[in-house]
Amino acid sequence: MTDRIANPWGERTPFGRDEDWPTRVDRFLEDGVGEEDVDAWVQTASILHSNGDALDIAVKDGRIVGVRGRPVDRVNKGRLDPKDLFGWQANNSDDRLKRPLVRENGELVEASWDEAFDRIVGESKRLLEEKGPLAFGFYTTGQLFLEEYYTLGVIGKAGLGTPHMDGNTRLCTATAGQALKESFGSDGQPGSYADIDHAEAIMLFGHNMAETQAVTWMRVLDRLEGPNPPDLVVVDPRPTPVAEKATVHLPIKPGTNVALLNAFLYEIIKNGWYDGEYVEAHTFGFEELKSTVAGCTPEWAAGVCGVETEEIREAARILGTSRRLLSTALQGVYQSHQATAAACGINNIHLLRGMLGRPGCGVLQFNGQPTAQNTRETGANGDLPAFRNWDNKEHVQELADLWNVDGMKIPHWAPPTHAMQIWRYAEQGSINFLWISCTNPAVSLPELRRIRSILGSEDLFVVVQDIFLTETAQLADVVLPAATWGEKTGTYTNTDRTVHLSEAAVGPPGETKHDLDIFLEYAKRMDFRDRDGRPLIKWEHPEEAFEAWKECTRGRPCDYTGLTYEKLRGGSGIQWPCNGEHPDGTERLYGDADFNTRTEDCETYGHDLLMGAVNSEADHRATAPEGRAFLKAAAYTPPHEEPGGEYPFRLNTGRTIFHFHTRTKTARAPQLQNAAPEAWVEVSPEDARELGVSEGDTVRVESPRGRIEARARVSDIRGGVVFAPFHYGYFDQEGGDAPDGHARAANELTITEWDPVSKQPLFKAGAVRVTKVADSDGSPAPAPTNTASKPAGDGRVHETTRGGR
Ligand SMILES: Nc1nc2c(c(=O)[nH]1)N[C@H]1C(S)=C(S)[C@@H](COP(=O)(O)OP(=O)(O)OC[C@H]3O[C@@H](n4cnc5c(=O)[nH]c(N)nc54)[C@H](O)[C@@H]3O)O[C@H]1N2
Ligand SMILES: Nc1nc2c(c(=O)[nH]1)N[C@H]1C(S)=C(S)[C@@H](COP(=O)(O)OP(=O)(O)OC[C@H]3O[C@@H](n4cnc5c(=O)[nH]c(N)nc54)[C@H](O)[C@@H]3O)O[C@H]1N2
Ligand SMILES: [Mo]
Repeated sequence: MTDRIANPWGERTPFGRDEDWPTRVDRFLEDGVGEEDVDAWVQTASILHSNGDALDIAVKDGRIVGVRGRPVDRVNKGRLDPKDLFGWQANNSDDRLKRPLVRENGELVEASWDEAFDRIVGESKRLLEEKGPLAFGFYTTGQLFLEEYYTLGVIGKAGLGTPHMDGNTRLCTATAGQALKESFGSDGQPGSYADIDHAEAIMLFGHNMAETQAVTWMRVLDRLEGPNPPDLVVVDPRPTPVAEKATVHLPIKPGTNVALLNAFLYEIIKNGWYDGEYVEAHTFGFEELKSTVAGCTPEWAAGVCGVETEEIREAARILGTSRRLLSTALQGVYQSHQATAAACGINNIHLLRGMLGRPGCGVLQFNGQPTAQNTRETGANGDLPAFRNWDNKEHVQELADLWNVDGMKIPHWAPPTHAMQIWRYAEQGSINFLWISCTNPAVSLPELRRIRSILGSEDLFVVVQDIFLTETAQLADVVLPAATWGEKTGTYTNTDRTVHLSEAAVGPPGETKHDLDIFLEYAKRMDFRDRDGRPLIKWEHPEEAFEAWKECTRGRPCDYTGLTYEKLRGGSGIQWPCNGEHPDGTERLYGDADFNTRTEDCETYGHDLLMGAVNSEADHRATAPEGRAFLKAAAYTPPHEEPGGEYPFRLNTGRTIFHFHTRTKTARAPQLQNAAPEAWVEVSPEDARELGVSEGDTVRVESPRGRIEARARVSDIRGGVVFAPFHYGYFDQEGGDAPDGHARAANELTITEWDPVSKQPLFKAGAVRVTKVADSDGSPAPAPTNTASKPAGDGRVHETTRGGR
């Protein structure tokens, strides 16, 4: 069997353009367990990224003992990535939370569910009476199930009536959703993973797909090794495994995406590479776009972005002349400067060239988390469910009718409060109750010192619903122990709109409860009622919640009415919209170039991309887009915090293939933890020389907000840029206490700033300084060697293999 730590992408199964991607079934069973020992295989999909890899869980004696890819599924055709293969072991970890905890004289102590709920409900009722619904904030995730989010959304909007609800999806793919709304009128991915099979060119923009959607990257690798491989354009300041395979790699200065994209658009317009008829018939805003990019020559962009003019020209030629183009974007766009403007710039390329809704022609504004699409769809992120527009009175009334509540109960007098503002209100003391579910903000939000101080405040009652005693849970007033994936049933939707059913394979450990049951119990104890005095929430089980959700989506772009649990069992996942008209789902959106931009239908009236100013209904009506898409233009502006003086380096943060986020799961899977056991910092060879730093030395990285210490990996990253993975909090450090001198979480350094349109924080920005603290003991940095963090040039260090590094 292939060592899937040494070779994360496994063996190649090459295929040619327009052929079917072959199947390859990956599996991993615990030591000593053979397939013949397995009692049952239970259907699910991955919960450790947004790719949606379908798999079966192996159960033996009521325990999870392994996984196997599902060859029938359209997403992965049997393949699994290293986190899929090994990550499930965290479920069986001894240190799972098993009982509720409540704070007693400053300490968290075990309690019964009754006691925990008494505190939560007592505090809720008191605050509701004294201050009203605006005292409540809910901060959720992109990792629960659709049924749970929808329930939480109804509680927040129609039970309490608070606008202060959002997910960590704000940190993740708020920009993806926003750019889809701005360009096409509503959220919803135009493209399909199958576009990889047909593309002549693929652009990966700020997206390390090899490490973050490793199975979809296998599909690209298999195309690259088959006949008629696609050209690859890669834009990333790091030498990622994606960049290594590029036809053109543009390692631009972080923060300059819009300059580069405007040069691409300039070249496409100047050389007449656009589809004039399509632009005329199906888009709005061409003249403004043309004048915005008028001076954006490749020479100009080369100066701003710090890459070669000819390389920009060559990339533009590929994008402008290939007959089937697929583009993907992720955090190098969404968490960087001018996020929404850049993401719309990518949409613009496809609109100009009429390359949407046909095989090989598509945009994938990627998601990151496995169920982030559902956070956005159900309104657990503050939006109104099923892509309704908070500013459209009729949309609000539809929900009021569906839930049988007064329309005035549903907050819609201002845009929903975004996560960064929720934290600000908590800091200022206007929010006094914050319920955090399935996310670990004490490691994942920017400027951690500030976040710890907010969580620790006397005036804020904090509920944390998690499966482990995380850095965040340690600061809570009440901790609720949840059951997780593999222990509960529900559905979720991946990046390319594929809906999967995930079934419970084993029972919930200890006294843990399903997240759905926790929310339902709260609704019951709060006694939320509809207009006729009946309970507001009329479902008790996941399948009933799913049926209720279907009604909410009827006639909306994300129509789920043609799906049932039964239909999702046994075969492949199915892409929405799925309804009477499309009983087998829908591979691509906008093949007919009819966009969701009618004033009555659209999810937003749009924003100004530079300042974020909101358009009114009247503005939108006056434009009369009538189904045409928007070419949204924005000029490049320099990043806010430019390096220089005391802080000469640009900070870049992100991921490695072997870990998921704050590692609560992957640190408990030995193969993954051994592959990347400790934090590191990547520095270019030139910068290392100048700093007097060699491989494995300990360096201190400081920003105006905080500092970390970690060992240096000298890599081929762009000069002037340092990279730190954000995976390493302190729950597994000695003592497990908040950091003093030995912090290693990248978010000690990051800045509290966000994109003006999507409100997504800028995790890939900011200025830092680097100093050497100690010489290496001769060993290399603990960074993987077969990923973007591989050593520079011929730098030789221990190779990453199954046995550890
Ligand atoms: N292994 C693994 N897979 C995951 C996850 C994980 O934690 N681990 N998390 C999942 C989630 S939630 C998400 S959101 C995705 C994220 O997936 P990705 O976005 O692919 O991952 P990141 O490492 O955050 O960032 C991607 C790249 O952006 C580049 N970059 C930084 N600044 C800029 C810039 O200004 N311009 C450009 N063009 N590029 C820039 C970085 O160098 C980095 O290589 O991954 C998902 N999959
Ligand atoms: N510097 C920097 N910071 C970043 C990023 C970056 O690139 N750079 N990326 C950002 C992005 S894109 C993201 S998505 C966030 C991720 O940040 P977080 O969401 O904070 O990270 P996770 O570790 O995934 O946290 C999920 C939590 O949910 C718990 N959990 C898992 N399953 C369940 C369940 O079934 N029920 C419940 N109740 N709990 C469960 C886990 O134990 C864990 O504590 O980080 C963001 N922060
Ligand atoms: Mo994310």
